[in-house]
Amino acid sequence: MGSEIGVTGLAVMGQNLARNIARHGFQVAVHNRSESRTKQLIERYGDEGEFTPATTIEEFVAALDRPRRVVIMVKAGGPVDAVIDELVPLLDKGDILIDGGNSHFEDTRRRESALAERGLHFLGTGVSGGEEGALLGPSIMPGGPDDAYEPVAPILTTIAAQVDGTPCCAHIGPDGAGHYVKMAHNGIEYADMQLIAEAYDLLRNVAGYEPAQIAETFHSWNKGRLDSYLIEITAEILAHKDAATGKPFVDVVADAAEQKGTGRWTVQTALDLGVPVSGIAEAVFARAVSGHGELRRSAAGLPGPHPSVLDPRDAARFADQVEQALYASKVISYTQGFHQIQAAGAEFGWDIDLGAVAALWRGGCIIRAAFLDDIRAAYAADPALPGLLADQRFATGVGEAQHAWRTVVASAARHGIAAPGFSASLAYYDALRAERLPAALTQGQRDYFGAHTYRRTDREGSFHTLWGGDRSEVEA
Ligand code: NBP
Repeated sequence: MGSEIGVTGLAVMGQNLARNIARHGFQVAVHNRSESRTKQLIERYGDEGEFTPATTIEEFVAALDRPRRVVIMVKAGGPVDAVIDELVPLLDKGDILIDGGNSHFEDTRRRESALAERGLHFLGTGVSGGEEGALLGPSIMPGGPDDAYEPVAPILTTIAAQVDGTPCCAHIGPDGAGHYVKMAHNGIEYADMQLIAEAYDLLRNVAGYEPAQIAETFHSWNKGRLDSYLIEITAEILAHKDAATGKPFVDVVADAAEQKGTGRWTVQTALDLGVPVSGIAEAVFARAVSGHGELRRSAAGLPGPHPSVLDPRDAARFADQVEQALYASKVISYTQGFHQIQAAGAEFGWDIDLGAVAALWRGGCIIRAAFLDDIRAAYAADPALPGLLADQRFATGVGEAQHAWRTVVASAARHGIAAPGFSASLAYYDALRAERLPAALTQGQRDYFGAHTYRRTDREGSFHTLWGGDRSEVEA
């Protein structure tokens, strides 16, 4: 008997995923381009389950039962194509390739269709949860044909995180759907992280709290509606002291955030779809701003308000308002992220179950949060929900938070603290609920300089005003 599944690419993610598979009693063949990683895995963890180490890709493929199930866990981009090119001549019709990396969904669509022509199945599979998730149970988002998912479903659903007895793994849809949803997950993750960072900044520089006190504040928020992995780890990070200096850890880390690209992809593809993901975009831009050291230094002397912090009683009230602003802004980020997935589903013909997406993000992944249960329930009640704010629970929660949210955004401006995530989310909320938007004036301008025409509120049709002539209106 051979191995039921193989993993090639044994860096952080592949190694932990292979261990997770083996720990659940599946026989797993393991391979890596550089043999040292394979050896290390077997030396350190070989007793955790039934591994078959392979030195060459040929040995690796020969070790697998048919249909062969191969997880590719290498760096996204060219390396995935390189591994596919090596594997394809060794595979037979019906074999299944599972790309578990953060591949761009367009690459996944291309690979899926090219491999399908050769009778091979390809599952573009988002895996979230980092090192720990890969080992203990990630959130898994497979995309591809049904008949490719079915033979791997028993393994994937077993190794995934489990919440309330439900695996955090569900077939998302065809071709690029899984990687698209993983990308949107990462976009939402960027927004979540940015909003938390803004909350920290405001508590520190408006409320005047020290990191340890902010850690306590986050810790208490984690017992309420903001209960989530990211709030939990934020409390731990803020409580941590640097061993070398004794200072709060957050004060010794360089304030330039890096990124690997999935947040940027989310925004780029949202622009293509015309979906407003302003909260996610601001999060990506905030990281970009932080990294422009020279530009920041050149602006360091520009005037701002006189620094001041609130007195302790007002500070406590402000902290509560920040919690409300964080909740409301978070709802907006998810509203935008789910809108993007819904629009992509319509564009690419994916028919994605948004409630199922929310359910599989409840465990294993970086954005896991109690709040995802409410999103799951909202889409279960109405799968065609136009947006989260159309759900009564979210409408009420955000509505009740709106005064505090406005106070926080106004305080940020008054104190000269950048809060682009909170501000953009509030602007989105106000734009959605506005009875009339100034877009009417924009249409007028477009018609004036470009004869782009406009529609009227009182009758059907397209119209143009003769701006350069007698300013009469003509039907276009
Ligand atoms: P990396 O993204 O750092 O990739 C390293 C792996 O790719 C090594 O096994 C390396 O082999 C292999 N590789 C490269 Br580079 N070029 C190759 C080639 N031409 N042919 C064959 N193998 C090649 O690993 P990772 O951090 O484990 O991430 C794997 C995937 O999972 C990525 O797509 C990543 O974005 C995604 N992901 C990562 C995380 C995380 O927390 N790290 C979370 C979620 C998703 P070598 O050992 O011979 O150099």
